[in-house]
Amino acid sequence: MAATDPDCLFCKIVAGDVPAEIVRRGERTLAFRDINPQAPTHVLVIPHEHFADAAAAAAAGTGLTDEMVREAHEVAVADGVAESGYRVVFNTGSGAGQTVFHVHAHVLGGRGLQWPPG
Ligand code: D5M
Repeated sequence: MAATDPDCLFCKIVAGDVPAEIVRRGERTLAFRDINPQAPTHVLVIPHEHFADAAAAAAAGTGLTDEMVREAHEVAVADGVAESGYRVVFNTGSGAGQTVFHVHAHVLGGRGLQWPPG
């Protein structure tokens, strides 16, 4: 049985207990629009299963982070931003801006993206 955390906001979105604008449902993942978009396309791809961050999800060794990146690409294709370029970001740790400790890939596109990021 997949791990969940009853206090986790994104586990509640997976369970349908908190509403979200869902754009894709995968076997092990869910993609929904960020509530505070930083670009015309700003979608979060999360696993159903609770892991605190990308490193923890990758350490499980089940290919979940690969699947999240594949799903991120499908989101970019569906939003029409794959050809112009898009960014996939895993904020990891509060010092890097992570505020929700359920691993999520930010998919950003639809505008010019600066490097280095802020
Ligand atoms: O990113 C966490 C992201 O989660 C942040 O960009 C806002 C977003 N967020 C927070 N609550 C919601 C809900 N309810 N729906 C959609 N998006 C949400 P981080 O990398 O942890 O800073």
